[in-house]
Amino acid sequence: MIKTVATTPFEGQRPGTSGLRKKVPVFQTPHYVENFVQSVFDSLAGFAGKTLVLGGDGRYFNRETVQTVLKMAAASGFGRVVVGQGGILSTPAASHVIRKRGAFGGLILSASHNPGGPDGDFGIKYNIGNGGPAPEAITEAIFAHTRSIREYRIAEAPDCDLDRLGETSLAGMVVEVIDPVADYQALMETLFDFTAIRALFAGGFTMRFDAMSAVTGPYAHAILEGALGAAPGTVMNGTPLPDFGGHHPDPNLVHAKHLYDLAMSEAAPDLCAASDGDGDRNLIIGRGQFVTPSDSVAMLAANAHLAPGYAAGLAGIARSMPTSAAADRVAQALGIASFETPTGWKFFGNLLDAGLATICGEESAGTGSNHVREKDGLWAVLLWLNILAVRKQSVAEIVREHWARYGRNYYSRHDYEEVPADGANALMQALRDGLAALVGRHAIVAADDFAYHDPVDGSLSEHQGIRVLFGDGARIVYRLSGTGTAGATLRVYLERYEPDPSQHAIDTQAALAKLIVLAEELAGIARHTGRSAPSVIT
Ligand code: G16
Repeated sequence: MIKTVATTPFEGQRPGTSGLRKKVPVFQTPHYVENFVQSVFDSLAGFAGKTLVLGGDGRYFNRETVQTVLKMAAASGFGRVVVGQGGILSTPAASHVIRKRGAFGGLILSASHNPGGPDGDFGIKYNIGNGGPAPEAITEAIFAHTRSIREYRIAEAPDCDLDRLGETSLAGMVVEVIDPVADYQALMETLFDFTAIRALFAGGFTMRFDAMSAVTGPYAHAILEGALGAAPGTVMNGTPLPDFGGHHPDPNLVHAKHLYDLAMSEAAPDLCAASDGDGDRNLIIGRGQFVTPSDSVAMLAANAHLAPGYAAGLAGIARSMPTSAAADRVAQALGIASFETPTGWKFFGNLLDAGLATICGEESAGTGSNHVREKDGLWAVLLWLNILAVRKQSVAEIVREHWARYGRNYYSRHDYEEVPADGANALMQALRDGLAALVGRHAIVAADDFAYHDPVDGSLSEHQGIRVLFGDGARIVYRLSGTGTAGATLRVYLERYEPDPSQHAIDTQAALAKLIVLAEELAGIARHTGRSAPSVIT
């Protein structure tokens, strides 16, 4: 029944910012998935007879990989695998199911906001029993196993029926197919005032939510149009497709430009929102008012007490280092702690588990709280809706009042995607080598290579991005992305603080113009990458 298959290691199976992400044809190489999954199991101990949660964002190769993982989990001794119907589970829903079931851990099949389809991207991520992405100690152990693997074990059994709810047996292991939405929806109902949001919609509030033909479609249909009574048609692109309809499921101003254009038009609804491939990112645009992800974290934190789940207040707010300091100002005003972590949701896990932080967020369109251990796109949309329902103001009014009270952190990220890796690495190294010499020039007061000491487990994570800090609170941050699958992606993060409300209506790129010029001058971006302009500006 259980077959042992001889194999040899593959190069490059090191999990990145969020799991292993590669092109689909790479994952389709014989033994590639099996090697990685076996390496995950070999890095873990004590799961015999326990539960594994399994699901993905429905992208191309999802179903095949679910079948492979099921057979390998059975061969490795798991007692039960809880899998979303059709192999579907959004990332935050998977995190919740892991926690609710007290599962040993989970495997999430997704390359998040990266494109899907036969030539697109695929990914596998292991989450631990707290529901969050595996910390670096585990991902490094997985990587070590991928380099020495000699064999894997797999049950010889027919494929499971992923579409029929209920339990079946696979080589002695229980396979339980669950409704991917039900548990998640029930959790949302405990956090938010659904009655108030229902009344908001009943009163004529209009909204468009773009699920981008990705995983949030079924969740958004059930919660927004179903439980909350939003008008039919509120949810766009609500059917998950293996290639996301040929679109790039990244809810940013480039790939969701149609939503931005709608929000800025005469016909704008009160709220436009979107989520990404696996449902953990969010985009928020009010009528005529885009909310940057960094601002959204700050505004959600400042108003979270208006939702029942957060009425008791927040323990602390955590943001990733490149995320703007807007959230820090809210924490200061609330008299609670703020934390600055490296990029990667996994770094929030310890803070949330230890009760040090309640709300976390990132500039990369991720916001979440202690309700799960992943960022959560629909959660952010629902918290905005709850706030709008209570404050009875528009998004634009809430944004303007927030800036008037706390000041505005002008913020933008310039991405240079898929540049030659050698040039990108040389750029980062040159910056690193020149850090000390930067201080004192151009009003730079500090420059470093960010390192994080986890206050809970004491672990140290180094080389998490170059920070150039100016006396007036402005910053330039340089980092290489850890989620790309081709070449390197240079991210340049720009931020300037403006306390004066009479200066809060400047175009963001204009407000940051001097920093943009300086970012090129300090790093020699064109020289190192061959690019004279970013490919994406958010
Ligand atoms: C992942 C991580 C996030 C991170 C983002 C971008 O998000 O979970 O913490 O901010 O990647 O990372 P990078 O700048 O290294 O590309 P997702 O939505 O892709 O899972």
